Amino acid sequence: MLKKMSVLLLTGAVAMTMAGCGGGGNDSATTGSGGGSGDNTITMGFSQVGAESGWRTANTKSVQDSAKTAGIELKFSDAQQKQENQIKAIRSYIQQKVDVIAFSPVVESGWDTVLKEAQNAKIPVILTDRAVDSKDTSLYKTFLGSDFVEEGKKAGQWLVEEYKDSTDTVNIVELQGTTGSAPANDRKAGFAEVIGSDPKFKIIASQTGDFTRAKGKEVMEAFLKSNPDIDVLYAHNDDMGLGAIEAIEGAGKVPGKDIKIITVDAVKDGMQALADGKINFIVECSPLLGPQLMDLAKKVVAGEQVPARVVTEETTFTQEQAKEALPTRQY
Ligand code: GYE
Repeated sequence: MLKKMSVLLLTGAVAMTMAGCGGGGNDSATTGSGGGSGDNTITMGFSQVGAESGWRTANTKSVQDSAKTAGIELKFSDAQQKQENQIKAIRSYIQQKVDVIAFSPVVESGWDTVLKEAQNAKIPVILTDRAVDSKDTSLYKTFLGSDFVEEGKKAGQWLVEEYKDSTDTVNIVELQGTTGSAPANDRKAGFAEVIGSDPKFKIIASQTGDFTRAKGKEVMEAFLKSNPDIDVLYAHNDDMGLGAIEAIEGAGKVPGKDIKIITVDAVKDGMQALADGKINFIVECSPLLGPQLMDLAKKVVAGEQVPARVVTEETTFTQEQAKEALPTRQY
């Protein structure tokens, strides 16, 4: 589709230049530039992970809204947290000859074959939100998203500071994100690295809660049953933390006090629980990747160089900071 378009554009440009030569001056060039049948629209095929969390809902909205604003035609599909669905969607985008494919890989491994197919079809691929572990980095143009290891470290640093005056053992339970996903792997690793510097910190249980509220609640209930002495919960996202809060209250304990809670994302519901004192600290992970994604897509389709890695800027929130930020929080 785009090849035809560039030919059209080229013809247009020649026509414009000729008009300019004929004495029309700069004016004719500007008038001419918007012309054409409108067939120069970029088509993006986007494969989303699913709708597992508040973060994901905000991310989907950001992508859809920004595509509209950027004038990019978006073909969107929801993989319901299944890699096989994402592979199917990508293959269908290749068949449809979209101009660019963007996707948020549910897990890190197992993408080489389908990415090679896109490369052979000369369709550029942009990774957004989550990374793949492919050795061949020529299989995608860029990766736009957060530094999840850094997020895990920020969570660990808060904990180290919080317990700096204590010599007692700190019993931690961890709710991991989707098994095999980049944010689950990296948030675990960053956190473990920081708390590993002091043997008083002990992770006594660590299990996946699939990034969902329901699973977060279920797994926390099991943790509470088998571990009477939990000091801290580290949840890889707000939703699992919110589910766990229900489990903690159900067990007659006070979240934020009897059990301190650290989460990642900073979506509105999480921020509300933080402001209410039920969560103690949140590491922000921004889902508003849409505008940057559309920008990168335009550049990539135009054959321009883009940086191999674009990292999202993020902060952290204490309970006081959450109260201040809540009224203007976008997601
Ligand atoms: O933290 C979680 C979501 O990949 C950064 O996925 C994203 C994570 C986010 O389900 O809430």
